[in-house]
Amino acid sequence: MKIEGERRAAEQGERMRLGAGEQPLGLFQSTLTPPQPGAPTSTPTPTPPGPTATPTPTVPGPTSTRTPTITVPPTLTRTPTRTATPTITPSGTIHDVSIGPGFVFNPPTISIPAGDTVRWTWNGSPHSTTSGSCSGSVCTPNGIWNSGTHNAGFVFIQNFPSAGTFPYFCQVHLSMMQGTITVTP
Ligand SMILES: [Cu+2]
Repeated sequence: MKIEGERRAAEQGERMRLGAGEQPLGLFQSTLTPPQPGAPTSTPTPTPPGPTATPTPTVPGPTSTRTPTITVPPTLTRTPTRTATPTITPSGTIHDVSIGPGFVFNPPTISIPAGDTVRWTWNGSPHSTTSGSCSGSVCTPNGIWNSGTHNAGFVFIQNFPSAGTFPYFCQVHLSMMQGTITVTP
């Protein structure tokens, strides 16, 4: 019993050690308050998933209810202003040459004064009067004139303002059909 007595004495001694007027410093009390059972534990509020972005469907635009405002222009009634006039106006005296019948220029050779005009008239088909010369069976146009190939009834005129000798041929029949215009000053 000695130990028990000492312990008790020690406890009492401790108390006894406080002198009169002395206040105990106070009970050391743990201020750590243990979490009491049942206390609301801070439960992390789960962040609710944000509102899922529901894509707004692109609404097709209003169908165009536009009435066409295009007024059809009146059809242009075109008055032909151009008459098929020959590019070369005859001057001086007109000298006629017949193309055909057959494969001939008739007359094949004529002589005219400078400034006069030759008028070919188609009396056969198809033929042309084309300036140029033939060497053997090869004919070469020289570009002074070319009526193009035409049929009976066509007329072509060519003015000759300057003196010279102007051979020509038919571009269809070549050396078979040749002629010469001699222009005198
Ligand atoms: Cu011919």
